[in-house]
Amino acid sequence: MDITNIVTNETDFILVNMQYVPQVTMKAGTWYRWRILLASVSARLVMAPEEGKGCEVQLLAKDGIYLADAPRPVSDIFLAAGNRADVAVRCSKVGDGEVFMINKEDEYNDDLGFNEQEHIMRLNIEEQESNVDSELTDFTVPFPCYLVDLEGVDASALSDPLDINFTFTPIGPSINNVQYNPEKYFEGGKPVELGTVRDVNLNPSNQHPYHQHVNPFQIMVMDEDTESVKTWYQVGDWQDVLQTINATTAKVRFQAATFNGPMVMHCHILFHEDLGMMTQFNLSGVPGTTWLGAEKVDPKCVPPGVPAGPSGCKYYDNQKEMCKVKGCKWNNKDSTCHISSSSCKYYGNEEDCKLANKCKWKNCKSGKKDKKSKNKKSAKKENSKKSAEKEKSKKSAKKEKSVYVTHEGTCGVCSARFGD
Ligand SMILES: [Cu+2]
Repeated sequence: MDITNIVTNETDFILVNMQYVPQVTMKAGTWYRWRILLASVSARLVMAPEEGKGCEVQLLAKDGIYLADAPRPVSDIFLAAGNRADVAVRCSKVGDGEVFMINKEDEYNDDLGFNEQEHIMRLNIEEQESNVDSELTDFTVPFPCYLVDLEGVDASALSDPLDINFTFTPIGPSINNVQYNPEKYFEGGKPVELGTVRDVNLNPSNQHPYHQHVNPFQIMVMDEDTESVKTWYQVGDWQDVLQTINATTAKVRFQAATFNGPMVMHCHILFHEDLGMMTQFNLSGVPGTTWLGAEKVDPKCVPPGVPAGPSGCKYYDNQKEMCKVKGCKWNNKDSTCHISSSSCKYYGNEEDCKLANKCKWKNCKSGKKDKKSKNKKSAKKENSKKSAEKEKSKKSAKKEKSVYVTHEGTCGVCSARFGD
C-alpha cells in the first residue's frame, strides 16, 4: 500500500490501515484476499468498487466463519461496527486502471455511516501480460460441531426463545427497558442451559447492531427488501454482529455450547452499550457440555479438541461406530481407528504423512507406489521440490492483503477491542 499525504478538512472520516484514501496497487486478473475489520465504535460502512470499472468481489467468510457454500459473488460489502469480512477481489484493467472503492451509504440512506466521505481507497490496476487467475471454485470447509447448520432443528428441540428489544428509557439506553447491571443476569437469571439451541428474536432496528459474545449465531430470519442486502445477509450465515438495513423481522439462533457463566450481549454502538444497552445471559451447566444433536445434523462435524482433517481419526480409538461415521478405518484387533488409505493422499509430503496415524508414504502418494522413488533420499528430494512448487503456485494464485478500516481513533485501540 502506497503512503499518501492527502490533507482533509473532514472531521468524520475513515482510515484504511491508518491512511486516508490510500492507493493500493493490484495486478490485473489476479485474485486478492482482503481481510477486513471495521474498527468503528458506532458508524457502519457500505462499500463497493466503482461500477463498470472491471472489478468483482466474492464473499468468503463473515466474522471469521466461512460461508457454508463459498465463494458468493456480492455487489456491496456491508459492515456494522466491529464486523469482519473476508472477500476475494479481482480487477481487470479498464481505461487508466484507476478504480475507487466508494462509500455507498447514500444508497441505503440511513445516516448511520460516514456520510461525508465519497472514496475509501483507490485501486491502481496494473496491466499484466500473463498469469490471469482462473475463476474461484466452490468450496466448503469442515465445520466444528458448535457451528453445524441449525436451520432444520425441529421446533420441539428448541428451548425458550430469548426476546431482545433495544430501548431508550427515560434513564437511558437499555435492553427490554432494563439497564445493564453487572450483578444481574437477563430476565432475572433464567438459565440458558449448555447443550441447548436458542432462538433470539430481535426487534429489528437498524440503529442498534446486535452483538453476542462466546457463541456466534446463525441468521434464521431477516426480511430485507433490497437484492444487494439479501445477497450479503442470507439465512444460514454465521455472524457475531448483526445490523439490519430495512428488515422488519429478524431472528438468530445459536448453540449454548461448552462454556458456562455470564454470556454478554449488547448493542455494538459503544455509546449505547456504555450507557446501559447491554445484558448477560446466564449460561448454566457442566462446562464442556455441547448440543447432542450436532452430530446428527452433520456426522462429519469436528468435535472440540479434535484436529480437523484425516489426522483426527485417531481420536476415535475405541469408538467403532464414530470411527466409521467419520470415514476412517477401524481395526478390530486392537480397537484403534486409523486414517483410510484413500484419505492418506491428503498429505502431500512425507513428513506429514508419517505423522498421520498409520499412513504409509506410498498411500500418501495416491496409493501408487512410485518406482522411481525407491531410493528414499531421492524421494524426499523430489517431494520437497514438489511441495516448494506447490507453495509457490499457491502464493502466486492468491496474494493476501490485510485491510483494517478504522474510524476516529487509533487502530491499536480499535483492534484491542475486536470482538468486544
Ligand atoms: Cu444501540
